[in-house]
Amino acid sequence: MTNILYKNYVNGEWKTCKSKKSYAIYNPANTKEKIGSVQYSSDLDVAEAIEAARQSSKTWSETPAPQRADILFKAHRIIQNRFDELAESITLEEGKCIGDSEAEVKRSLAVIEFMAGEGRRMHGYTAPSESQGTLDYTYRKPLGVVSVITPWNFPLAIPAWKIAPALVCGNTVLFKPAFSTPITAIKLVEIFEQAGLPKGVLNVVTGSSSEIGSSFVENEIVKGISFTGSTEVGTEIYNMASKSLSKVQCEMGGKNAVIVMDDGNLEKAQESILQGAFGSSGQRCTATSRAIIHQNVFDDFVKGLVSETRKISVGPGLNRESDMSCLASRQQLNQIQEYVDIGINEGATLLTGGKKIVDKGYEDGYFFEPTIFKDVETNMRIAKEEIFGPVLTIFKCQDIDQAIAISNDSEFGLSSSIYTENIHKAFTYIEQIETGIIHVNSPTLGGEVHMPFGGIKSSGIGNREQGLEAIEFFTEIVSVYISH
Ligand code: UN1
Repeated sequence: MTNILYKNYVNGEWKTCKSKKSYAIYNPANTKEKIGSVQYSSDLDVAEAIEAARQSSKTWSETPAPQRADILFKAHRIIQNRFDELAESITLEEGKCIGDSEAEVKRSLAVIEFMAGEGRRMHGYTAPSESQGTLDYTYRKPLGVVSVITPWNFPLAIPAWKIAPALVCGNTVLFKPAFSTPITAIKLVEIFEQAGLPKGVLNVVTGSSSEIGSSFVENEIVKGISFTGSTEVGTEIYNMASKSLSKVQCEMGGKNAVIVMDDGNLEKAQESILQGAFGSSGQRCTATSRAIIHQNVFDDFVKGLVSETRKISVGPGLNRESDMSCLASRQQLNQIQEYVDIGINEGATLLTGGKKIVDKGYEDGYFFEPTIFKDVETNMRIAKEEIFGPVLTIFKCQDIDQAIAISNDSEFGLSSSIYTENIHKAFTYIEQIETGIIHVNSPTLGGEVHMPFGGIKSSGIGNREQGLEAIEFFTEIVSVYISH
């Protein structure tokens, strides 16, 4: 049990919230273990943070970008020094396997390094002018005060990939971490403080989204909002923000499919689907939740998938022997169980899994069996809705056209993958598939930090995250005409 109370950080001070209320965070692999407590803040605390961010905005925006980047480089070094502690912190509050947490810390390092490099680029361009003796050029200005609202499944990496570009571009930040995994996020803020970030430039306020969420959005001082989470909440944020004409970037749900053609490398395809469906217990927006298999290889391929799935060792994330860990919360557990029941009632065939694990040693954690359904029709809810757990739905296809049609029959458009050795099929797929991230012969998961990340349709709105698109989002580009 730990009784550490993680406070808000506002205007350079660790502060107790006005209501003095707090709530406890428990380890999802063992809910008897308390990880710490965080504050249950109110709008008054957010208002104070907005004021701090507003006041520090001018000085920070006037600080040369390479100097702002120096702070990111320092934060990078501190994260390297605190690597193991941060990885463990992610596993303790979110539940994922320690190897996945380490990968998350590495990804956070990579994104901070990339964004720090932008402090010496952040390019605009020059252009010829229609008038004599005139120079046309563009340059980038920060938006001002921005809000960063992050989900529970990547407590470090998603905050890092939103906050790092926001800061290097000269914005000041209001940060609302997820209600259920705020501790690692608060550690990231602490790291930026240690790295020498001036007061007021980054402010974190914890609490419940339904109570304080709208204060991060509906305020004319807030000029940009970067959100990751459900399509439902993202749509609400987009609507709210339109009233104050703030820039919005929402990264939302997915229902990602892997297509396996009969000419594909079936071994690699199997590995990719298992990793995509069950890695991080399927709790990532790039998880593989649909597999579309060519009829010529269908029976053997599905048999192989099921037998490998039964070998997955489910156990606590801190145990390096575990292949898959728990779900992140009771709410997640209930949601996944509900979708399994819906699938069965809709007439899909449950091939394996489908239940909470109640064996000895698991009873106090949210452990769920890796689950596979076949005989899934595209109009079923389990085929359409984002389940966000270790549940894979399997479809049969006759050819590439039908495979693409099934994959595109979704309101979502985040990530997708195909396994084929045929170049024509691969390019047909690239041209026709409706997702923002496209893989050929690699899993639907993840992304590299220097590449744009995000989706189309109900998966995303606004500029992509990461890569140079992040700089695009966190700046206004202005056009200058100088006649001399
Ligand atoms: C990944 O799957 O590696 O919330 C990144 C999410 C996404 C980020 C996923 N926005 O799961």
